[in-house]
Amino acid sequence: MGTWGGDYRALGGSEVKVTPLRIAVQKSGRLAERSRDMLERAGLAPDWRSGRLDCQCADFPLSVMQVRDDDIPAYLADGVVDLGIIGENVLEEKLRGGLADSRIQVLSRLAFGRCRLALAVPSSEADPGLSVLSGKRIATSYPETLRRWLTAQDIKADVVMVSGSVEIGPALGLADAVCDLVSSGQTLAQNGLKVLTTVFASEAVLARSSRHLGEEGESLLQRLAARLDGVRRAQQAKYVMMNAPRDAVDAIRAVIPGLEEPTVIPLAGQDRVALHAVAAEQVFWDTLEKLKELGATGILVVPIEKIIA
Ligand code: PRT
Ligand code: ZN
Repeated sequence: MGTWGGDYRALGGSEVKVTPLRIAVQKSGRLAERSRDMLERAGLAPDWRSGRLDCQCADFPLSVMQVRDDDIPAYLADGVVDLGIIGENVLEEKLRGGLADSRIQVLSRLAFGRCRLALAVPSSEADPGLSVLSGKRIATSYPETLRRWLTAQDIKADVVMVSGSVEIGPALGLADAVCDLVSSGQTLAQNGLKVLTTVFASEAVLARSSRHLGEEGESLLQRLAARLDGVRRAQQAKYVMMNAPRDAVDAIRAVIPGLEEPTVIPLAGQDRVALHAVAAEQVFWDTLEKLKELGATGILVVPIEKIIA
């Protein structure tokens, strides 16, 4: 299709104006690399080295804006960008803080950047019930999400806004508890804290602006979203092959997560079959062990590069 030098596309010899879509991704931080990787796998690779805020893709009318994650919800709401890859936790906080949710729509969950916003108290706290929070000071960078949760739980506590290093709040005497993002839990443990409960479970999502795009823009956006969805599905899915007893096929289907209709090929002169299928989710070692117990042999689990439904 050639290079998108500007807003024009060659179509049967004539030039048709196409306004590129804009997607915002985190510039640097925990979501940055995976976001860029998804775009590249979807055939949307701008020249990242250009150093520009707005990088044009060569083979698709898309420009990629690399920004701080906190800015992405407002950009989506204002229609500054059409799409964004953002942690649900940030989106939730901004929406609770007054951003109109009618202006942003989550298209898909992207299966990376998984974490949870959790309430944690000093490990020495004997009573692990939620009632320990009553009347306490809770340090967090997510005041709106926390306040909403406290109200829903009918707990009265003081929310102390901290913009970084929330986990040291109790040691500094600034707070009695914290509400912070947790993935492995190591940071909390190192600071003598333990999780009391999860306030909000999060992962990276693809979100769009509700701004009206017109027919051409809308169709571009749908193509782009479908590509990213294909990448996500391929990243999670595996192609599984094995030989197995014919009468174990049903049991095998029950064991493999998200197994689609398998191809079952009889093996000549045997009561065994070759079974090939796409498993929609990760296949872990314990699944392989169960397959062996069901008589499967020669099990192969192969990555998939692209899936188009
Ligand atoms: O500069 P910019 O504003 O863009 O980035 P940022 O510093 O605000 O965000 P960044 O890059 O730290 O995180 C971006 C997003 O990654 C978050 O909004 C979440 O959606 C997601 N994410 C996933 C996490 C974590 N996992 C995570 N573990 N964000 C933060 N953490 C913190 C956690 O709070 C702890 O302090 O990482 C530390 C290590 O966690 P443990 O539990 O593994 O010890
Ligand atoms: Zn941020």
